[in-house]
Formats: sequence, C-alpha cells, structure tokens
Amino acid sequence: MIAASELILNPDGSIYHLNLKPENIAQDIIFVGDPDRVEKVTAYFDSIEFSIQKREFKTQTGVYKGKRISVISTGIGPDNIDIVLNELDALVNIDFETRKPKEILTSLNIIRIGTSGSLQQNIPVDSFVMSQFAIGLDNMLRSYQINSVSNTEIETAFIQQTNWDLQKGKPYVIRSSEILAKKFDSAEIYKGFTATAGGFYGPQGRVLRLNIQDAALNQKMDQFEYKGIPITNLEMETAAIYGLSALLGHQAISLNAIIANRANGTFSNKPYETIDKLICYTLDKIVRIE
Ligand code: R1P
Repeated sequence: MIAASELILNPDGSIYHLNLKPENIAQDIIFVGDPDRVEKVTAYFDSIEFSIQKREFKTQTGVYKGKRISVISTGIGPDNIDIVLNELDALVNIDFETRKPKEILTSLNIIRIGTSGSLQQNIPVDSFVMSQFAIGLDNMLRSYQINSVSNTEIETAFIQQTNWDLQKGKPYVIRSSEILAKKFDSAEIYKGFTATAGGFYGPQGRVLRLNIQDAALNQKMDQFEYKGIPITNLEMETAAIYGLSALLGHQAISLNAIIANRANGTFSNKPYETIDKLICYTLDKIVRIE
C-alpha cells in the first residue's frame, strides 16, 4: 500500500498537482509546454468534455475526428516532467482505493508538441524535428534505476567528445518509441537527436551576465556525432519524457517546431504559424494510432 505522503490525492480524489481523476484522461495524450498552447490544439477538436488547470498544468480532454485525446501543458523543464509522467502513470496504473499498482497495466501514447532551437545550419527555423534519440543533460532521470533503458555507448561517446565535466552529472541517452516514430514520420519532418537541458540560459550555453562552466559546449555539441548521427536540437523536456515513459511502459514521441537556429543566430519571424502547422501535422497522424 502506497502511503498518503507518497501518492498524494486531493480531497476530491484527484491527483495532487495535475488535479485529475482517472476518468478525466484519454489513452492518447499530447504534451505541450505552454498552458496557452493547450487551447491552440483543442480549437481543432469536435468537442471538449473536460478542462482544468492547476499551476502550469492545464488539461483538456475531447474528441478529434472520433478519437478521444487529452492535451496537457507540462510547463518548462525535466523536473515538471517528473511530476506529469508519474501522476499520469498513477492515474492509469495505480488503484486509488487500494493504493496499490494494478495487475493489468495501461500503456499511454504520449506525443510532445514542443518548440526547440536547432543546432545545425541545415535544419532551418520553421522546420520540424522528430526526436529519434534524446540526451538528457539535466540529471532528473538519474534518480531512478535507468540501466534497462539508457544507451551507455552513446553516453560515453558524448562525454568523451565534448569533454563533459561529470560534476554537472552524467548525461543519459534514451530512444523514442519506435512504434510512434513510424506513425509520426513523413518526408516533411527531420529525424533528430535532441539534447534536453535542465535550464534555458547557462545549461544551454547562453551568456548574459554570468560566465558559464564551458563556453565552448555548444560548439562541441554541434560537432558531436555518433555513427554519423549529430545532435540536431536543444530543448528542455524530451529526454525526461522518453526516459520515464520507457521505464513506466508508455510510448512516447517528441515533435519539435524549430523556432530558433543557434548555429546561425536566427529566430523565426512566424513562430506561432509554425507551431500551428505542427499541431495540424500531429493531429493528422494521431488519428491513425489504433
Ligand atoms: C523554453 O522557452 C521552453 O520552450 C521549449 C523548451 O523545451 C522549454 O520548455 O518548449 P515548449 O515551447 O514546449 O515549452
């Protein structure tokens, strides 16, 4: 039995941060970072049955072309992903009456529609990247036993090639769901290797007024390659989503609207239009999941 201090339920029976009850969520779930992006997605739905928001976690569940879908904003960063994924998993895989894991587990389909910065000249602003792999530079996942899902060979190559200082923690590499990668693939979308940072400024090599630990890190990340695969883009959630989904038995894929190109210093002049196109791309593919 999981204690009340570990699995925290609100007085109405909903889970602590997300404020959701098991019946409020669909099996297919879209993650967005920004709470305002939730309605940009559900504006395309035929109907909405449920809406709620607590802190940065806004959820709407409805139907799009006959498919029941939930859209949830995660806010920014891997620490938030720890909350969102553990609470979603609890909603489907823990019996709130007995406070025990269920015998028959449910696997969710999780699709992130995010924004991201490209690290490669040839992946321009306003393009889309589907993350086939993700490398977490943030440490959150290292609180769990991850050997069964992490790729130590790529981790070692990254540590060596970038001369990564292990005082910042050990990067972890996780693959996307191969099932969802097939469903969301097309000639329109770049296949990428996404780096997930635990912050926006120093952790992504941005210098405003503070000196950073390794000023050459972004350049070394641009040049990194493993068996010909470079790191394509940088954001703040994908590796954490892939890691926890793999550990908990859920399928996850991350789709990124490239709104900045860090290699040539450009920023999209139509970011909302690009995100909207990625929303339509995602909805078109999500209805094909059985
Ligand atoms: C930073 O501005 C935020 O934008 C990106 C990063 O991953 C981070 O969450 O994604 P979202 O637009 O999905 O939040």
